[in-house]
Amino acid sequence: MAEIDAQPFAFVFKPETTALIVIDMQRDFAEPGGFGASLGNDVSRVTAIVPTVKKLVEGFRAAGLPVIHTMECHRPDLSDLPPAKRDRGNPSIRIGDAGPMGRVLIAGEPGTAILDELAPLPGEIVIEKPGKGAFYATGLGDDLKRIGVRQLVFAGVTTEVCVQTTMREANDRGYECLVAEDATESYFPEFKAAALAMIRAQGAIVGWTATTDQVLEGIA
Ligand code: C5J
Repeated sequence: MAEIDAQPFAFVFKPETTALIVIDMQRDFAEPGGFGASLGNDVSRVTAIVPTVKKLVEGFRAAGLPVIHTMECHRPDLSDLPPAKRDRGNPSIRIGDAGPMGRVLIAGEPGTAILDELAPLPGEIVIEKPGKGAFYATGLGDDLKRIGVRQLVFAGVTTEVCVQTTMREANDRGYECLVAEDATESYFPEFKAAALAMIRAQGAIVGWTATTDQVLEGIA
């Protein structure tokens, strides 16, 4: 067993059953003209964490541990997009509409791609997900069983939406979950702080939090 110095107490894990899951580090959430910006958000908060996420990804790769990537996106015919999701938030451009980076949040479009700096390597698992949680309507659960993962470290965006939703889904499925505090971000700093506090409250009711450096020390 190995250990990460974490909150609210040490995260004990087996390196051979641990993976990093990087949530939705896509151009649509990080660049002007994308989905995040269409909802009126300041996307510079997302681009600011890219070097830290990259450090974490490279640390997992160097340790020989799996890196899994997710992308929030929909089929070109929108058959997996509930009208309630398309209409929500009164964005300036809606999911599926043509924007400056192609059709917003549609699989295969330039804006939907993972940021170049964080591009998956050949052989890494990439989950395309229509929901906020990465288990809903995807093969993530089967993939994790197949590669024998039981503990998940989370990075990516946004903390209180897709990261927290996926972490809660994973927690309910019996995975032990830790979120890297400085490798996740929200458009709203107060929501990020609240999400991290909720996750580790009540004796790690949903999971643990630690800094990227603490995670990297633990897996080295
Ligand atoms: C959002 C996400 N915020 N990846 N998606 O709509 O958190």
